[in-house]
Amino acid sequence: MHTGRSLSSIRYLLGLCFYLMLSVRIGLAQGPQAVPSTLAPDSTPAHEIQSLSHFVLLITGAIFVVVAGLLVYIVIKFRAREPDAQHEPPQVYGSLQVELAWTVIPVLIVVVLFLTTARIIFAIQDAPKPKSALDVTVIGHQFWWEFRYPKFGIVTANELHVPVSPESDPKPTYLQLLSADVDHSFWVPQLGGKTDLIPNHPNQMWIDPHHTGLYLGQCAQFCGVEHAKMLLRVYVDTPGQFAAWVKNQEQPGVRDAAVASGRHVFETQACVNCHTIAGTIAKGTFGPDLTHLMSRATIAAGAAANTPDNLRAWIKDPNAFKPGSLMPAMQLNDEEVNELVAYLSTLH
Ligand code: HEC
Ligand SMILES: [Cu+2]
Repeated sequence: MHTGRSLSSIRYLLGLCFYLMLSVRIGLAQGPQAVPSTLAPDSTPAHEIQSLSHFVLLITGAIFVVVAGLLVYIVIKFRAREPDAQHEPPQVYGSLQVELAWTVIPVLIVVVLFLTTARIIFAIQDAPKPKSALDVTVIGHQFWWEFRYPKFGIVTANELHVPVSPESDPKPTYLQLLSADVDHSFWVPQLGGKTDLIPNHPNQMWIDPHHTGLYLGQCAQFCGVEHAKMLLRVYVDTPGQFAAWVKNQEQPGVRDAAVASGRHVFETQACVNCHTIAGTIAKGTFGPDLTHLMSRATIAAGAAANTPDNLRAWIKDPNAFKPGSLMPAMQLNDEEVNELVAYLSTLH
């Protein structure tokens, strides 16, 4: 009777697990989520990782249910009872069968988990690269991301644009991961697993987002004081949107005579040592490329929205937003900052 009851509670627990997993599946809509989510994969590598994690959860969940079930059963069945409270239970010293069983079964389970994990790792790493693939070089900096598109000669920062890659017409993006300083880690959970950016050790990963929209992620390897404000934004565009974005990024910086005084401030300050604006004397590479600053929705690696007020506050004192950021406060007066912001605001 006891066994019957514990069996039905095991069945109940298993049912609950499946129900939870199913509701997670159904509850999350397809496409990009408002928060970085590992529960809503939308790219082949992320899907494979999720199916692996379900498999691991199933096995470890079954182990938990068996162990917890037996424990509860034994605690109840062999609880102290009045008549034989003083009676010592039979003592067992060494049993070959029992010891073999609890050695061999866990070893087999670990081997199975190891082999399935290795299979998924190799399936993702060795996936053949189609001709339609786009190459992007990602360079991690303290505390921002640089994106280079070698085929187009584009350099941008913090907001990665890639084409959508529907299963019917795959256009995956292959990322070459480098670092300018310390270890960083590229992690957009809906699109793929974490991959580290290690100085002098190029890593690769690929993503093939199935829906358009904005996918969020962040640096997943502690890289210094502002690591937490090193966010990632991946815009998955339709082919038309992507072509238009590329075309715009290929243009040199806008030269608007109305903001010549702001450009003059920029070109005569140390800004040019750290930033590039194509078509000007600014050729620095220590900080983000500003040629198309206005095509980005955020500044400082997602730390703030790209608004004139935030730009003003940022240039006056980057530490106000991002204490520890590697851009110095430039000690400019209000008029110079206003002129600079007016100029930067034309860089579409
Ligand atoms: C010593 C190098 C250095 C100098 C000088 C410098 N910057 Fe920066 N700048 C940086 C770095 C590094 C970042 C990225 C900071 C981060 O996100 O953590 C940055 C970020 C920015 C951003 C945000 C860009 C983005 O897309 O997130 C703007 C705008 C900017 N700088 C403007 C200026 C202006 C204007 C000047 C001159 C008044 C200037 N910077 C001087 C290094 C510099
Ligand atoms: Cu980082």
